[in-house]
Amino acid sequence: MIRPILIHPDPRLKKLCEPVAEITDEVKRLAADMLETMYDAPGIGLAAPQVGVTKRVLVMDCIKDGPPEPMVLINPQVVWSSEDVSTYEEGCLSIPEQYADVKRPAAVTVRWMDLDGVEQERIFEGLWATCVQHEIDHLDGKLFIDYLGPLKRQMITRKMEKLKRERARGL
Ligand code: K1U
Ligand code: ZN
Repeated sequence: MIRPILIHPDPRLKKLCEPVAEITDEVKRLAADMLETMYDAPGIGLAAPQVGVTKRVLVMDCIKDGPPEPMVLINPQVVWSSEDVSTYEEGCLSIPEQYADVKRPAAVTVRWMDLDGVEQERIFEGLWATCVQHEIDHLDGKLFIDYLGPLKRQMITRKMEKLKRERARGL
């Protein structure tokens, strides 16, 4: 089922999400719905708070050409970050049509639990590294615009407030 994506500003996007204690059918349904919602958007990642669920679950697939590689990460943790950084022009499905350069570690090692409850660890590089850090930030209530200066952030927030007013009026 495709779930509606929350648009910034929304208090649910600013919350620290709760760890998942157990892989229940509800968590499996959430992950399946998040993947469907991400592919439909379309996007390369999605975090549970973006669909209004404050749990530490994220999905991603950064393969642009070739067979899809859907990933579900539960309780993800960055356990190592590279010293070298890379800059990528990021977007966000909760901040539509706004893009800005964000500097982040170029590679990260992430540990998480998969849908079978098995612990996994992997080094992410390139777009995967950018995306996984962007999504983990969502789980901590942080948006990519929080890396920008206050003026740019305020300008984007005002545009999103206007977009939400227009959508509410059915425009
Ligand atoms: O978390 C999100 O809001 C999803 C976001 C992830 C992301 C994008 C860019 C850098 C870091 C993280 C998106 O997927 S925005 C849409 C997007 O990037 C895209 C859409 C269609 C094709 C390719 C990319
Ligand atoms: Zn985002």
